[in-house]
Amino acid sequence: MSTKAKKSGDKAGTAPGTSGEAHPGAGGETHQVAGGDVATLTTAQGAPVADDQNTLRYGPRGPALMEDFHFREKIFHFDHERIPERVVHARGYGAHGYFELTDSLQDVTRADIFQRVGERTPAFVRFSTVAGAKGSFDLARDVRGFAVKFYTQEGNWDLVGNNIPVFFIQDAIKFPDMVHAVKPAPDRDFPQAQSAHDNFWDFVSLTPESFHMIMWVMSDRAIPRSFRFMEGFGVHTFRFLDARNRSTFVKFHWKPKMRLQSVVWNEAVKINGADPDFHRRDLWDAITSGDFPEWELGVQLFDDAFAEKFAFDVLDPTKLIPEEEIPVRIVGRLVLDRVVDNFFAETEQVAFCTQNVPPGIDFSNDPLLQGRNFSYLDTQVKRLGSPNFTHIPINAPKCPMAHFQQDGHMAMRNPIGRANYEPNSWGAAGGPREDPIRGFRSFAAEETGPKVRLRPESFADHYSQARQFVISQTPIERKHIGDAITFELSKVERPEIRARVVSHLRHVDEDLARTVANGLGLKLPEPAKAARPVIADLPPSDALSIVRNGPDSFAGRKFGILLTDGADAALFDALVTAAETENAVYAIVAPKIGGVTLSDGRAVAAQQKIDGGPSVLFDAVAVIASPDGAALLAGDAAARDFVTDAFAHCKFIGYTPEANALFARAGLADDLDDACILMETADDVEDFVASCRALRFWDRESKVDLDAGA
Ligand code: HDE
Repeated sequence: MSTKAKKSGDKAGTAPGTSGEAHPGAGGETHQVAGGDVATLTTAQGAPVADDQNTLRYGPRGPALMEDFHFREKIFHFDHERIPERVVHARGYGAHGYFELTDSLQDVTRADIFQRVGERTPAFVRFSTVAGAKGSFDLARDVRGFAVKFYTQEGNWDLVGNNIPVFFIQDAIKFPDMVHAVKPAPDRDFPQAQSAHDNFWDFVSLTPESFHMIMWVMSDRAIPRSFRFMEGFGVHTFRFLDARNRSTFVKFHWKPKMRLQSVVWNEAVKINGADPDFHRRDLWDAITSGDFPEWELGVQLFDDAFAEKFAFDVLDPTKLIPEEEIPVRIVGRLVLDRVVDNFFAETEQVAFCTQNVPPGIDFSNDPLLQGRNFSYLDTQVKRLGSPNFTHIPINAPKCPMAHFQQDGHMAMRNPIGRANYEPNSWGAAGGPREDPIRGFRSFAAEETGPKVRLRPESFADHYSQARQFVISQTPIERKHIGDAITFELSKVERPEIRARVVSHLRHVDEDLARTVANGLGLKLPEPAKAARPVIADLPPSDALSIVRNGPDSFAGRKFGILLTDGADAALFDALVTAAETENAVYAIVAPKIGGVTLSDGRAVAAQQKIDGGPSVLFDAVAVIASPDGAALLAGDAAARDFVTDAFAHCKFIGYTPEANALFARAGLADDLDDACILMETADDVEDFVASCRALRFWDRESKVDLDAGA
């Protein structure tokens, strides 16, 4: 099987790091021994173990003995295996890779990572959802974390971003409230990993600054198809500092090479049941099969003069700067080419801190960023249990480091020699010294003003960019936003909260407000009191739409091929070849996991039995069935769901004529449309694969959704 169209789960082109050897990232011991010999089991103290099946006791039926140090140590260690999960972003998945500079930023920053074109810097990335617990499902409607640790030659730089360029709140002091509101209610501890409940909507409806972010979270951005197909954003305005400490403002962007793609809500709900690990499995499969996910790093650079004239405050994290106003300059690429050796050691223990910046990168006064700079260090000590968390391999810098910090729990790097302070007069033996030239210097900003607790007036416009986001969407994306808000509010028990939300929507977009009110069966409420008049003429921005930034090929996407015994071998081969040419992957779904026998007598193994491989796991589906096979499928509820779901989710469906029997029993016979492509020849198969590049046939949605006519 080539590294191109692969059956999912294949390990062709195994990436470095998957072969079982221990990597520096994991910092672990390998359980394999050179030469294939089996290692002797030992205690943690190294004593060889003779019997790991039975505790030590008096006689075969007698009481256990305290002196059984092997049992005691084993159970003790097991009892202490868990560390606190992250208070937010608990559910996440990480991978290793590198950042390669493609355009030098020497003109604006002295940061070492941005100097030499072609140079690669090791990186570790962790993607996450925000609200759910560590074991929650991947397709929650939620923001995705996009946190990158760059191991630069001048220290670790952590760019701890999200897949949405703005945030719910403007001031860090509101973060605990916001997170409490979205997390399960404290009395009942549900709902898990969802925002569709009273507490969340109560909070946001009383916090109008959240409405720009709400539009993003209610859009399909919050149900991405894959980590590989989503953007990332640093959100805040940062500063670049050049060699003379001159400042340029910067916002960071990640643009996926595979372009953008999301799923639809009904699909997300079903994916969560069919494969709660959908996103992590996707990342694992892509990397281990050699299809390395890649993003471009882009920067929006601007100066004080732009900040002055921009319609909003560049320190306000609920606002973005449209790409049409400040273009995104692409300066490098991030490639993820190695999965972790050990999830706990790497993904769970990685500690991102927004305050980890190398010389040449500095903070702005964004009040959210300032608060984060406090929070992240604090949270790592709580989670990892020691100020020595930087000694854990995944967190340790990969550049030389020398300081006088010492001792503490689990100190793994300990100073050698007599001097543990400075200044000292021990000369060269006295340890490291400051370097005023290479060292980190903050931007010498002039600050004045009274000590106050006051939100600046320049942060007071809460709706204009929310509106700009909505009017930048294609009609189908706008529909999905309306559907999502209606769905979420339909789960809110208190009608006054529903009405309060709609009162804000009236400032965002009257059509949207009407659609939601209609969908809820609610009388349109008066508009909420707005602190500032809405700027209604901000131009639409194409960069904000997913559909307008979709791919032009099916590369990296996945076909689900439903096969039966006796299926046409030539059509099957043609489909596999076309998928390979497209750089797509596929999985075979069959009535039995043992697979099928094709029309030419060849046996083909299946990756999924029909019940375990519903069509929600695929981007497009094909049904290649014999007459008998089709009759069998027609009588199977899971097979009928396979096609009705693919149809309802606007997917492209390729089928051989026999499959008509299945469509008929599934109630689709009269509905088949231009995106249901009959495959009788190899050319038809190619047409089907080419059509799939559009990803979805949105025109169909009006036929399958009651709300479409609302
Ligand atoms: Fe976080 N956030 N956050 N956050 N955040 C954490 O740090 C916090 C915010 C983000 O994969 C915590 O290590 C405060 C914005 C990501 O390990 C904690 C505020 C953005 C991750 C924390 C914010 C983020 C976190 C929890 C408001 C996008 C996961 C565990 C001032 C730009 C990193 C941890 C990973 C994690 C605090 C707001 C992104 C508690 C106080 C805005 C991607 O420190």
